[in-house]
Amino acid sequence: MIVPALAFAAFPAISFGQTTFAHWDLAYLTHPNAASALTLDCASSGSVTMNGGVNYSTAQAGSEGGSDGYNCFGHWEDSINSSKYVGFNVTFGNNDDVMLSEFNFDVRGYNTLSQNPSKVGIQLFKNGVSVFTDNTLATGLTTAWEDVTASFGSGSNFKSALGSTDTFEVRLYAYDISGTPATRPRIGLDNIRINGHCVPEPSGVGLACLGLIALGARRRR
Ligand SMILES: [Ca+2]
Repeated sequence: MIVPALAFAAFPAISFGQTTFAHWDLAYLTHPNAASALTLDCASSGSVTMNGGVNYSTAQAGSEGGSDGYNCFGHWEDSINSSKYVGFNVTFGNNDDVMLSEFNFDVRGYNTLSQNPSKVGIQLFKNGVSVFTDNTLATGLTTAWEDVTASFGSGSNFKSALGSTDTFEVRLYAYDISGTPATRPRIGLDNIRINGHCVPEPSGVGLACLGLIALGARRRR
């Protein structure tokens, strides 16, 4: 156990870049919770949940076609209804030491803007407890894609420590519908990402250092 401690002490200035813990690349006519839509890094599992009557669109008509494509999510209301959301869940196991930093996604309005939501907000839950809210992440949606990021703060609310299993859920709400709502007010979503920093296990750093030493030894020969 001494080697990893020395390894950290010898390289105190190492900073680890941002990791995408979960990336949902949604696809036309594919359920958002399909395994093919999700890529994980540092996290042990992830899932999409739809609550309060919100569902994804399989309709041929409308704006969600194209190559690869994305999903539309519908059945929104004029005001935020806290039980009506799309939830993006990611779980970190006992061996993951991570800090969430941001939630990033692509969003667009549906093709009939006047009868569909114009605003999007999110709420982050850690193990079922709300720790972050931003109700006006996107306002004035158009049919053009918008790349939206919510930056979290710092502190234990956004951390999953070694020895702790934690599930984070980002609940996304769409709302603010002008005029008579369409039958199924909807928005388009794609490339949903939960990002942050992942600290490698001490043993992993030790092995990496041994690898560098071995590489150096080879080069000296
Ligand atoms: Ca896609």
